[in-house]
Amino acid sequence: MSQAIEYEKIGDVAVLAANNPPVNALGLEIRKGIINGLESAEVDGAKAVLIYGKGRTYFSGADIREFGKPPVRPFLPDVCDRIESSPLLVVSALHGAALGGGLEVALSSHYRIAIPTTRIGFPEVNLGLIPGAGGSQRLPRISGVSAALEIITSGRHVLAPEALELGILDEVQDGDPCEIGLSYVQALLQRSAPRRPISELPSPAGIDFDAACEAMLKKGRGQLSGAVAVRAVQAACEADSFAAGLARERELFLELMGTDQRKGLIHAFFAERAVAKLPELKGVEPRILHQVGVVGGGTMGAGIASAVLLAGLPVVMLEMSHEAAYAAKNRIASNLNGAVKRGKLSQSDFDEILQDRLVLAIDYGALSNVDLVVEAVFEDMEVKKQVFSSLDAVCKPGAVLATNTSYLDINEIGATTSRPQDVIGLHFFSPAHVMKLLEVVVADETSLEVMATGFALGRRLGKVSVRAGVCDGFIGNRILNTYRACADHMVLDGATPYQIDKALTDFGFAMGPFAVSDLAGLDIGWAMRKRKRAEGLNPQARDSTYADKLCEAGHFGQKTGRGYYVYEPGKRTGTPNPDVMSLVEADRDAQGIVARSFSDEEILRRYMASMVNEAAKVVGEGIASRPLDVDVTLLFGYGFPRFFGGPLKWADLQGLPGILEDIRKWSNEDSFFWQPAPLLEQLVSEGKTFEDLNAHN
Ligand code: T1G
Repeated sequence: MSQAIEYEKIGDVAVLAANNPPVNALGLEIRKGIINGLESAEVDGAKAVLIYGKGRTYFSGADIREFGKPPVRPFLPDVCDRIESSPLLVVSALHGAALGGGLEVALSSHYRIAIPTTRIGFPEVNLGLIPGAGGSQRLPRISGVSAALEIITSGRHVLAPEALELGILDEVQDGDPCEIGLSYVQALLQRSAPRRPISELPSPAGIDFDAACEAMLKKGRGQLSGAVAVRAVQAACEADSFAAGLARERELFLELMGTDQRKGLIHAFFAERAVAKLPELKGVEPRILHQVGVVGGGTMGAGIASAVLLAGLPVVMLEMSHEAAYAAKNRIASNLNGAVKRGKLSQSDFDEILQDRLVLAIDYGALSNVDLVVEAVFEDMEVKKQVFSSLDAVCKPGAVLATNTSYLDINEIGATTSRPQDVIGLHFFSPAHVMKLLEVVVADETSLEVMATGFALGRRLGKVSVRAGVCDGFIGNRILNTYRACADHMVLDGATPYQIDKALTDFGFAMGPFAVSDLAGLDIGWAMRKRKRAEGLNPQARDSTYADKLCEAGHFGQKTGRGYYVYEPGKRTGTPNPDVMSLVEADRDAQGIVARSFSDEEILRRYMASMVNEAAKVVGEGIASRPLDVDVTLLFGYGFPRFFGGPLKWADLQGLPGILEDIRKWSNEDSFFWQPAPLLEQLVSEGKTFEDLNAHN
């Protein structure tokens, strides 16, 4: 069996090569291998030790899969102390992503060299943690408190040139990590370079840590890790010794390790990767994608075209007229301009895209050679059917015919073509070139190859793709409609939109549901309510008119300057609209409702229970493959606070029996809205969790 750390003595240098694909995570065998390697080097009479990673990267951190399990010695802090205290000169040669514990191992070495494409960083805060092996004590000593705080609390990746400037790296040189490492060690030995234990450097000067902690708590909207990281860095400045600082770091680290936020964030990390791994796609080859067509150049169509163009694929944009086609091109240019301003696109690439990679067309024939086409025309079934019959007539055999519809029945759309097996839903979220979520909606006839092609396009566009089944709203919007209705019911019964919004921002959402409606446009909800009423509302379903009255007065939210909130020109946050509550009171009167008060706690329980209950139905009906697919959808498309891991991870952490008990209690007041999801009842009766279902798939 190959060793996790391979040992070889080359001249005076003992080389420790990590061989633990895919990311050289610092699991138990690696940790033991480093210590054994150091002992061998010291026995073998080596003068120096070189540590580097084989494969794609230097150590990319502790093995996250070990978290939550009983820790096994040697612990990483002990490995780092052993490296730093070695009597030999220890050098690390970095490449790929030297992150978390990986960077801590590098900082315990006496010198660090890296190739130019190397990224370093402390992403622990994104896992609900802080560096737990001396990173919060060593980094401030070499790069200063402010730079260290920014790197540790942001979790961002720092590129090699910046890391060199900050003193984190000593050398940046192109080449093979082992080779540049060996030549660097030789150079150090020739000039009798001394060992340089960072722990022996003086404590850095402090800052106002209380203010920094307060600011981090506010910025994290309730996430703890950033604020706790401030306290760990504070220990680097104020503890009596390096050892005391390490002890304080360890104490804070272990406290965070025990939190639900750590469980939620690590669930999110693995779910984001698992969501694209579907058993039915195993061994299924996606079709080749060389050119994409987009039908409809409005906000969504232009956004989708922008995303495809930014991913390096050519696009044929079909509109109904030259004017509409040019208007679409201008929208795309504006989107790409944003990418240039954000430094994501060079000006020359911008020019090349608009001159060569984007082709405008007003005739369907221009789509005859595309490998995949996405329609993003008006959300009307008859219009979609016309588009698909035209596509069916002109697109080459094997072309994937995709619709961006957010709720229409894709089975019905596919049935209008001769090739329903090539029809799929690709539900982008606005702005389509920015939002990461993509719902890949699989109709009854959609072939596995076409589904795999939808996921391949998502990967190419840098999206987080989730498989969804066909229903009204697929996964995200269906669940949104339910918890949004719950909020409306609470307003009718006595709460205010503003109290509900605050309860949800206190919970961790960036915005509450009513502020979100103002942002998206109140006319969207209005159209949906009118559609559902036209389709025939269930007589048991509660309805409300106060929002309609707001729309009838032309108030659609931010885009008209007034909705639930009033927006000063150019401002994105508003103040409560004084006209709203009179509309609510009129609605209550008309329905004979006597308003009652709601506590913030009850608002949150009801709102979250409605979300969990609908999500359980979505999983139970197979619209979502697993609970993790719902979690990823709500995290990446609906602003669910990531430190809870998603609504179903949150439900597991709260305890499913309590949630079901609430739902059963509230079903006495409204048996239609609060129908317990069969899957939720089943899990509770079996004493299981949603996580148990994730593990099974
Ligand atoms: N532990 C275990 N598995 C990991 C892992 C890790 N640290 N990092 C990645 N994987 C798995 C991942 O689940 C996937 O598995 C495969 O490797 C490829 O990953 C004490 C406490 C390094 C930038 O947070 O950011 O150190 O799906 O698809 O896009 O202070 O992985 O193939 O089965 O993401 O090329 C700190 C997390 C840990 C880094 C590469 N380190 N990883 O991205 O590949 S905490 C991190 C990443 C810590 C110490 C603290 C990325 C990457 P599978 P991938 P990628």
